[in-house]
Amino acid sequence: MAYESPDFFALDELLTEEERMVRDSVRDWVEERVLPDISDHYLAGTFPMELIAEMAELGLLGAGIDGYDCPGLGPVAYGLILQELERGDSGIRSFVSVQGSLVMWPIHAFGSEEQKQRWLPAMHRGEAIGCFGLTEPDHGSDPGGMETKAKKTDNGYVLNGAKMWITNGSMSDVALVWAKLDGRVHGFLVEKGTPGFTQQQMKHKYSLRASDTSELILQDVEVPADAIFPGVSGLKGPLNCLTQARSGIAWGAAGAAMACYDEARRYVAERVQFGRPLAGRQLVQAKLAEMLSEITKMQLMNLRLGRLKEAGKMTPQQVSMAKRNACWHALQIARTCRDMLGANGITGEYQVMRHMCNLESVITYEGTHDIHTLILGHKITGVEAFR
Ligand code: TGC
Ligand code: FAD
Repeated sequence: MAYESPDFFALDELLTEEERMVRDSVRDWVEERVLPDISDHYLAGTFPMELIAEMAELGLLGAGIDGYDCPGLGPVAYGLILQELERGDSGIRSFVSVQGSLVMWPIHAFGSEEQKQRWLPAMHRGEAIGCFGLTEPDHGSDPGGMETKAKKTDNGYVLNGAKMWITNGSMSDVALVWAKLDGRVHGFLVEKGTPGFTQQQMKHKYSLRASDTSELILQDVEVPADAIFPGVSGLKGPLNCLTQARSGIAWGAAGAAMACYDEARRYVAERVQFGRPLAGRQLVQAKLAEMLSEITKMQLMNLRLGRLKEAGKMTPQQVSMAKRNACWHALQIARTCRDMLGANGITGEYQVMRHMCNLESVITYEGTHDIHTLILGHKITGVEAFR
């Protein structure tokens, strides 16, 4: 039985022809190029580097950026790309999210013309890879407390500090490092090989194994005066980038949930216990009904979020709700599907356990479940409960 993408509310009809075409081409590519090898990469703890050029060829890197050789796709088409990529693996979607939403987007929004010319076309072609360094060993949910510092010198700036859990970190040609200059947060582009700059992969992960997660260490790193973003200062710089990326994660998590649901649906149709297929059991049907309902709600929320973004009306709090909801339910769905596959569910022959483990990271990064709860709580009550 081939993959049947759940679309219970016929949302396909609400997509444009271009959006459907983009989605279908990524779906086919994931089927042919990601799914056959991803389990081996996951077990080996390697990112499939061989896919970068193919993703670039498909136009997936910085697909939402307008100009600088990028295609300028709308938010729904971009979201559908991420949905399909995460149906393959969260690590593949993470790679594309970081490259497009967390590095290319801020260069486009806050960078100088020289920075845009230098990086955007090369990053779109996959010839340069970027990473986003916000989190530090002692400052995750509270990035405003960051200790990485920049100091003005005669020739530029000198950076000191450490960033942790950085996706694409060791493979990156350029790191967007957020650091405090005179107490205020600024973005700096730090190139691979700059003396004092170390990019070190983190090992022993049980989640997002097919993804490069690294530590960035900055010891008296001298960068030129034109390495700083001229267009933004303050925490709103990185938080604006996160609004972009979090909306994509809502789509991605839905894709992982769709993969798990479809695998479990097919499995119970064929798995016979007590003389007939599991699909005919009420308890199994209840699980399928519950999961399909949650997937449909995610899809509806994502599509509406995309249309609001298109119209310039999307708010960060709407993004928080969509990210929080999709990650939470995708994780519950992955756990349920793992159970429905019995012992087979723990093997690399099936996808559910890999998605389940990945989603433990997806629910944590880009703002944990509880941070998004507090963002919504703040919006609802007007009272901030972080501090
Ligand atoms: P707060 O005082 O609320 O805000 C500071 C300034 O930022 C503005 N702002 C936002 N702007 C745009 N989008 C948002 N979502 C924004 N949220 C706040 C705000 O208006 C203010 O502007 P201004 O002009 O007044 O200065 O800041 P706070 O220190 O109280 O923190 C708020 C909080 C906790 C919500 C925030 O720090 C937060 O979101 N924490 C979570 C950290 C996080 O998400 N880290 C993610 C790291 S990157 C990552 O995980 C990548 S994984 C990628 C992958 O592999 O796919
Ligand atoms: P903490 O902030 O220490 O939180 C621990 C727990 O405390 C959580 O449950 C949290 O919800 C809770 N908590 C925190 N504050 C409060 C509060 N005020 N009230 C109640 N509960 C609270 N970061 C980057 O900058 N770039 C990347 O590319 C990147 N990629 C990542 C990839 C992976 C695989 C992972 C796992 C993480 C990545 N991160 C990245 C880091 C990620 O954004 C952080 O892990 C996340 O923001 C949470 O920070 P923390 O891990 O320090 O947890």
